[in-house]
Amino acid sequence: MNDLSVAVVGHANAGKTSLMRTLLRDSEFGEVADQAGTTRHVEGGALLIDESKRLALFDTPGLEDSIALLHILRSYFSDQNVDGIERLQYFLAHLSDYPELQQEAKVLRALLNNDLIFYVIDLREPVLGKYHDELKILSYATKPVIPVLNFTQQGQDNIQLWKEQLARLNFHAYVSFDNVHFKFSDELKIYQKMQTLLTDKEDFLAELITLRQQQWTETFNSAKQLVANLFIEAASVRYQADDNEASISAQIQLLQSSVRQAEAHCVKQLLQLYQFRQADLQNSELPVQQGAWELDLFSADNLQAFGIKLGGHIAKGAGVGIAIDLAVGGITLGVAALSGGVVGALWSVKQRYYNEIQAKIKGKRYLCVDDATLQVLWLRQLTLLTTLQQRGHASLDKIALKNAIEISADNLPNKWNSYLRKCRAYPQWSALNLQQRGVAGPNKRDQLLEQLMSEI
Ligand SMILES: Nc1nc2c(ncn2[C@@H]2O[C@H](COP(=O)(O)OP(=O)(O)OP(=O)(O)O)[C@@H](O)[C@H]2O)c(=O)[nH]1
Ligand SMILES: [Mg+2]
Repeated sequence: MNDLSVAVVGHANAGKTSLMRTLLRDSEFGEVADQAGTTRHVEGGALLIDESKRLALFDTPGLEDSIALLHILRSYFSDQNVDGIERLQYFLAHLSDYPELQQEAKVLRALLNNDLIFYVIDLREPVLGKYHDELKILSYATKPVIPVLNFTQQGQDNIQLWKEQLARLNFHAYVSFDNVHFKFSDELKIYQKMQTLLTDKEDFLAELITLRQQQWTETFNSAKQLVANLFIEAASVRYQADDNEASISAQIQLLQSSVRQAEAHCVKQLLQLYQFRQADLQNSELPVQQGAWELDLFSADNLQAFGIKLGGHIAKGAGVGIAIDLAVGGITLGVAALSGGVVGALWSVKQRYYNEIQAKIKGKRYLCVDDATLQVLWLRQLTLLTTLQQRGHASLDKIALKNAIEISADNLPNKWNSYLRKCRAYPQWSALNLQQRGVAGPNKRDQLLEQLMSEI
């Protein structure tokens, strides 16, 4: 195994374990709590590049008494010119003299055993002497150190002071990284910074960067596909009811629950893609606005919208009635319909809308998901996706689906109505449809799927 190994060190409660969780995309790594001394042992995780290469990361307990430790390290070999590594080794060899510094000793071993050090800084803290001493101790190990400025959101005011202090101790490279408000570009900056400090490992890290970018893009693409697909499923679904209250309300219930289930499934998959747990989500059911939308397939508007191309004079007013009657069984035939072209058009109507026409004859009603619900559905997924992309795996609060969105037409694709119309014309596109025969149109479905993905 060609490993590159990093020790994650820092003051107690600075966010070391949180950094591990976020980089490893593992919300269950170690233990995170808002108190000092949470991590008691060194624990490792790895980012695999391929079967023979990985970046190993080691979490360590927090440094608590660096002032005493530095004092001890300095007290050795006072009259000799001895370097830092020897001081650290001497301390570890005489550890039994310092039972109160067991945690610190684990950190010192990690400094000596790894190729590089992330020194995690809680930016909310003022620059105190103890941090100065921690950095001094780190410098004894003579390993490249990348200070990781953490809590960037709340600690803005202290950034400048910290940078100055780091520079005075000769640490000029640093990265900013918030474990809760995650930015993928910041993660890449960590690896890029490592490249500048570890010339021998430049190619190794270039591979890691490429891989992480690829994974990020692939994850995003898969997520877009899930969302676009959910839209098609929900917008195409069409339930059929008999023309009475009881049947209609029973079908509305079924329709609602199938759409809710489809949404829950999509949410679950999105969480999995971004490696979050179902437990990270605050449960909230899809609010269904009006229950269902009734498809008036036979309004002149809809017939045109759904792609029925009739001659101009037929498409207007009574002409449509004639068209339907003819398609159904040729009962009425107006003077206008006598030309050959019109008969051809009516034949295609009959072929394409066979199911609908049969339903019309039998007095059936069609129920679809209403526009407002579809908008909520779409925007909820988009909000969730954005949330997942900006969420660190150290976040302890829950992801809220509800109230996370302001429904505004601005956030919808410009061609929303056209996408909706297309879906409603093709009930066979929806796997939620139990009642429609699956026929034709998969290519068009794929085209629409791609169009929708490009809207995200
Ligand atoms: N808002 C915010 N909270 C963070 C960040 N990093 C860590 N935390 C929180 O800070 C607290 C301490 O985080 P840990 O990761 O346990 O810190 P640690 O350095 O491993 O602590 P010890 O193991 O005790 O030394 C937890 O409540 C985290 O949720 C961050 O970047 N932003
Ligand atoms: Mg910890």
